[in-house]
Amino acid sequence: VEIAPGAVHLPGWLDVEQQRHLVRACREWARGPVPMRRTRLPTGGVMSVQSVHLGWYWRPYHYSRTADDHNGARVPELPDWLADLGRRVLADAYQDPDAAVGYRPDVALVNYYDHAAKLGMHQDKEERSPDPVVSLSIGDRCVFRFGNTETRNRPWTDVELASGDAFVFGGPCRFAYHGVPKLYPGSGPNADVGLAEGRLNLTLRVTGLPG
Ligand code: MD3
Ligand code: FE
Repeated sequence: VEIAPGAVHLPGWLDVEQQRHLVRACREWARGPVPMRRTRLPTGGVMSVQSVHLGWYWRPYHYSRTADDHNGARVPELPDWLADLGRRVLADAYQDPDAAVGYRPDVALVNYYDHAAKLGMHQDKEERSPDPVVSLSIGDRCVFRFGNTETRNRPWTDVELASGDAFVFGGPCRFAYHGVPKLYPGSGPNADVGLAEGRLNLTLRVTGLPG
């Protein structure tokens, strides 16, 4: 389902077994070497979303290999099986196996939303590559707000993201504003997928950074 040029929603792309596998993996990554935590913002605040990163460590305006604003540890490698999963999503979204061949994501950002967490409207501009972002959602449903490239304000389109949904953001929408204004607590198949509460979102990206 194409929401906007380059933005493709694949509802229910992950089966329950794949979702369980991802939840187990996220639980392991959340233990460390850089524990799942709330990112500190340059303004002095903290994000309500909790995150853990693979491949590169993200903080606002900056990618590094180590958690230089936290415990200094190096983030784990992005596993090949996760990059493969991203390529399969891309091939399905664009209905073109070739679209995925050269796609080499080098970072995964895992976001955990408890019942009160939100993500304000923002652009993802730390990546120097225009390659698509692949997003995977597990757990409670949320409202995903997909805006425009000019301003953080209207016009936008609200889409519900549910457990198992995949989304690809490429082409003209790669640098569009977007956010998660609302979660529906208790709305997902959380017990089935091994998640006590809340929502997990994984995004795969290409940083375009060397080595
Ligand atoms: C559209 N995550 O991690 S995923 C983020 O559900 C982020 O956790 C949200 O926004 C979440 O930065 C939304 C969908 C998403 C991710 C990256 C995008 C949409 C995007 C980058 C460009 C355009
Ligand atoms: Fe984002």
